[in-house]
Parts: sequence; C-alpha cells; structure tokens
Amino acid sequence: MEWIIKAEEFDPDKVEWNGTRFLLGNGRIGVRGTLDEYGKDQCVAVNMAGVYDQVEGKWREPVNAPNPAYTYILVDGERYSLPDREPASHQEGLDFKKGIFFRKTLFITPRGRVEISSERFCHYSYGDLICMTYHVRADFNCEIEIYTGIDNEIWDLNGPHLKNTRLYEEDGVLISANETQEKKIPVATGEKIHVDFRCERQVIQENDKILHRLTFIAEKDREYSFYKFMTVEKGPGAAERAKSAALDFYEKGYEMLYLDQVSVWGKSWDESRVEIKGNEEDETRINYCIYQLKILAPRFDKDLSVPARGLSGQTYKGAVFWDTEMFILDYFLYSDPEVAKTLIEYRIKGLKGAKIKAKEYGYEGAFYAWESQEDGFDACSDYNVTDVFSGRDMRTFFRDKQVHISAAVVFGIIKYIKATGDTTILKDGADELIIECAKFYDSLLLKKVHSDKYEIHDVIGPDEYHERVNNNLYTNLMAKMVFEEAIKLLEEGELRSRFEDDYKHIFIPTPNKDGVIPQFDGYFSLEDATLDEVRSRILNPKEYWGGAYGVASWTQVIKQADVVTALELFAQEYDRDILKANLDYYQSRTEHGSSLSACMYGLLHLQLDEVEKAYPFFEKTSTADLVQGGKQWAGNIYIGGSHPAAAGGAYQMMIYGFLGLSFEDGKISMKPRLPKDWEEVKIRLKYRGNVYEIIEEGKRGTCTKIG
Ligand code: IFM
Repeated sequence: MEWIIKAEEFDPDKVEWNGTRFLLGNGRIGVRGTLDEYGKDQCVAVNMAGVYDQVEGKWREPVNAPNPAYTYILVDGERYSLPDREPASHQEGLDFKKGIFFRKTLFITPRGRVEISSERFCHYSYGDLICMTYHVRADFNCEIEIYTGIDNEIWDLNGPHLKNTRLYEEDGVLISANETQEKKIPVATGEKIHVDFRCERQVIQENDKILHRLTFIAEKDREYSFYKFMTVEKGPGAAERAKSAALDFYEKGYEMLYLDQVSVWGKSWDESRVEIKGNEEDETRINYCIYQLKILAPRFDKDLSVPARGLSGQTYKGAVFWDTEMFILDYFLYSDPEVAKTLIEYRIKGLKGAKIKAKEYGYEGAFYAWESQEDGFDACSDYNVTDVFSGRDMRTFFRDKQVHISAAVVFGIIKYIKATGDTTILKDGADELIIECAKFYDSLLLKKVHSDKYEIHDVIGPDEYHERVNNNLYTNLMAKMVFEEAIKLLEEGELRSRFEDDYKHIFIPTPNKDGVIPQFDGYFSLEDATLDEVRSRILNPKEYWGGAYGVASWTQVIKQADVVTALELFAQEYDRDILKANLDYYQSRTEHGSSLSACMYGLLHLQLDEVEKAYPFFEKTSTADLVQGGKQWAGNIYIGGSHPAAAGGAYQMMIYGFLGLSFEDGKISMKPRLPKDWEEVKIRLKYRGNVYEIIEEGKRGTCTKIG
C-alpha cells in the first residue's frame, strides 16, 4: 500500500491545505506541513498541546510556538524560495509510515540549477523534539548563503500570544524565550545545528528572527547538508530546558534519532495498522486516518485530551468537543487504552468546571464545557460566528444550549469500561461524574401540567443550524442513557428513585405514520425546501446557514446527522423499517456541513447491512483531510485544519461496520460486511488487556488472541 502522500508540483492555492494534510505531530506538538522558508502568511504553526492564552478582547486559543525550522537560501546574493519564486519542479509530501515530512525543489538561476531538499519529523519518542535535515546542491560553482534559525513572527488567529521575547545564542544553541500574555507561562524553542561542510558562520538577528548565516562557495554538483535539533518547551525553566535538550539531542545525532523515529512508528503500526487486500486506496485512506489520530494522542501528558482540529492550528480555540468521546475515543480504546484513559481522566478533572458551569446557568450537577480547554474551562464564546453582511458578531447558543455534551462524556466512560474492563476510574471520580451529569439532566426536565412526560426544552442537538429547540431526539435519548447509568451506580435512596422516575418518564419523540421521527418538536412544520433550494438562497459563499436568520434555520435542511446519530447509537431499540425510513428522509435534507456527519450515516447503513450505500460515506469520512474542499469558514471565522472526528468515524466504520465487531462480556464477535472489492481485511486490536488479530474475508472471519 502507498504510505506516501504528496504534491508533485507547487500550487499556491494548496499551501494551507498541504499544511494540514502533511501535518506532523507527537501528541505534545503539531508541526504543520509547510515549507522551510514559509512564514506566518503561509500558516506555519508549531502548535502546542494544552498551552492556551488569551489576548484581551479576543478568543482564548492554543499557543503556537516560534518556528525553529525556518530556513531559506541565497544563491549569488538572490533569494530562492517559495512561494515568491517559480520553481522548475517541486515535490512535497508526507511519509506517514515514519511520520516524516519531505520536500524537494529545483530552481533555475541565471547561471544554472539549484536543488534544495529537506525532511523533518516530530519525534515520536521525545515529545519536545523536532529534527530536520536540509541539503542544497548547484550544478555550477556559486556563492550560497543559508539562513536558518528561529522565526518569532507567528501565525495566530487571535494573537499575539507571546511577549517579553528574548532571542539569543548560548552554548551554540539559538533560543527564543517568551511568556504568554495571560498566565505568563514560559514558552521557549531551542535550535542546535550540525553543519557537515566548511563555511563562514555568523549568528544574526533580523526582524523577529534569530538565524545562523552559513556562507560558502559551493562547488559544482556537490551536496551540502546540515541537521537541526529543535526543542519546544513550556513551563518554568523552559528556556534552560530548550537549550539543554537541544544539546542532548545534538549529541545523540540525527541518524540515531531518525532510526529511533522509524522504529517507534514501525512498532506502533505493527500494533494498529489495517491491511485491506483488494483495495489499496482504501487501505491508504484508513491508515492515514489512523496516522491523524496517532499524531494527536496525548501520550506524554496526563492532563490533556484531543482538540477538534487536532494539533493543526488554533481553529475552534484548540478546544475539546463531544468529538472526543463520540467519534475519536474508540480508536484509542482498541489500540492504545492508556491514551483512552487519559482522555477520560481529562474529563474527570474537568468535573469541577462543569459543576460551576451548571450553577452559572441555574442548573444542578455537571454541565460540561462545549469547547473545553485546560481544566475544563469553557472557551465557547456567546458570539461564535460573524455575520458576513453586517460584520457584526452573531449571538449563537452553542455554549448555553448544546447540553448533550455532558451525556457524551458519560457515554465515553461507559465505552471505556466496556472495552478495557477497568472499573477503577469509577472510584477515581467517574462515578461522581456520572451522577453529577444525571443531576444536570434531572434539573433540565420540564413537565406540562396535564402530561406525565418529562421534556427537555430549549436545546441545540448535533444539528447546529436549528437553535433552541424542544425535545431533540438525540438529546433526550442521551439524557435517558445517563439516568440509566447513574441508577446502576446508586444504592436505594432519594436520588436513585428520582433518576428512576426520570428514566421512566422522559419523553422520547416517536415516529410519524411514515416511520420518521421529528428531530425536535415542530420540525415537520418547517419549510421542506430542498438542499439545492436552500443553497440557491445564499448571497455570500462564507455566510452562516444557521443562527437567527440563516438560510437553513427555518427549513428542514440540517447541518449534520442528528436523528441518524441517535438511531445509530440506539439502533437496537428500533425496527429496521424505522431505521431505513429515517435514513432516507434525513439523507436528502442533510448538508453534511460538518465532518462529523458522514460516518454516522455510514454506520447506520452498515447496521442495516447496506454496504453499498454505506461505502460512499466511508470514502467521505476517510478522506476528510486527503481531499481539498472541506469548509474553511463559518461566517468570517476561519475553521480550517485537520478533522480527527472524521478519522475516528472512519475507524468506527471499519471495526463496527465493515468488520461488524462487537465486544460483549470479554468476547469479540464478528459479522463481516466487506465492500465488494475488499478480499480480506486484517487488523490487530486490544481488548481487555489482550491483543487480537482479526482476519476477515467474504462472510468469514477469524479472531486469534496473539498477546
Ligand atoms: O463538535 C463539532 C460540532 O458538532 C459541529 N461543529 C464543529 C464542532 C467541532 O468539530
């Protein structure tokens, strides 16, 4: 299968997208797949997991560190770098088997050809390390100057986040020492260079950069190389550690670090790669999805979770959404349960903030942050979208009304316990968390005078285009699940009786005569405009479809799987006819404007054994970062970056859907439903402390315990 994805030419319109699809990471830092000579205008980012900052009056977001890989060359005094100079040929890409970004560019100068090439990686064994090698060769004798060092001009959406910057050299290491604006967290990058050839060396500072200048007369056809050991540190002593770590890594040397990188990635792939005989393209797609999940896994830090746009930048404030528990967690449950546990612990730690948020809105229990940053702080703004017409911020109600977030957190815990058998997290805080979430939903319930049903009003379900609706099917079913889980944890008593009563009486919307369940009260009375009609009403390509006056808001057109998500999760409670009727009805009304949508349709089709109908959804969810064209704007707000939830959804479609795996009481069962051309699928996964190899072909499969 193809482990390398690449661009075979330079295209200025793809700079930002390439930065995302060629993203590197190791869970502590994400480094966008941008070229060595790029700066903030080309969306370069060394994104730091778990370090957030707020500049007064702007959104709080994760911090991008100064870029220590910044490099460009001059040939006979002229700069040769992209995007300003047309190359004769250019290639850039990602070897995701090894987690290595590479580029090769040929420039034609008035006197001959000059080729530069480089590769870099975020080290998978050392959370703070980025390594790079850079080569230059000319086919004529010329003077070359290489400038390489740290660029402190940072691409920020809501910055600048770093202040009190000091750029200096100490013991041969270039250092950028800074602190964040809000909490004054020290952030530093260090850079040590190993040069393989004789040259005149100087350290210079220009604009916001500290750079080595390497000057030499290049001999015709000789390759000149150097190696960089770059460190990214946070917290007290960051600058000192950036220096000492850079020196240590320099001592280890590039080759050893490179071999280690290849070997740890190799081991990691041995444990989790998916092999598909018969369709190499799908094999590449699913493993690329797994790569996107591996690079954001918090393997080094115990208090982190996974941001909705991974470590690809500052979109969505680097925050953790329901994406983690409902879409992403499953990969870690069956491949890296330690990471899964970290994701759960992050939420347990966030319980304090969730209780405060519930109080703030006048509820009991725990109302989790819709956009959760460190310590569960809710970064979601009351004005999440800008109106493209007036330029005004639009009041959105995601923070106040997406109450389904608390249920997602509970759902994640239940899945974790089922997959790992590890119940210790209950006494470590998860039991309290579940009960507090049940209290929250209990305090949301409303009863009409003459009804014996309990309703939930004024919420936003997964479909964000319809705000402040009553009795959203997904929300009510999830709340019911929370009551059920809380009941299991409680002894007889007042609280337990209350939740039993809630469980029994919560209103769950029912199907109409055609078997279709309204997404919320009154949904069927909304204008039944087609997607095309709604699209044709758009006046500005960036305009937001939801909110008070959005083109979709007062129609039945929805942003993303909502009823379908509910039915996917609770399919066993509905007849096949109902599942089919809802898939049909909502499919033509769903924009799939969120990357979280396709996989839910695919999964539900697979529950119905509709493999051919499911397959296009697999294609869509597994290529969310492999094809250009995802949504980049919500109003005037930039929302580009990677899509880990779509990647996690592809993994779920693979294991639960095509392989039909279910995990019950320590046993794995299989129900193969492979697409026509998939002759055989092989996967390894972990379940309750053991490692299994699963091989399926046609309608048959074997599951062997191998460790
Ligand atoms: O969590 C999602 C939400 O469902 C749709 N908007 C984007 C969020 C982050 O992915």
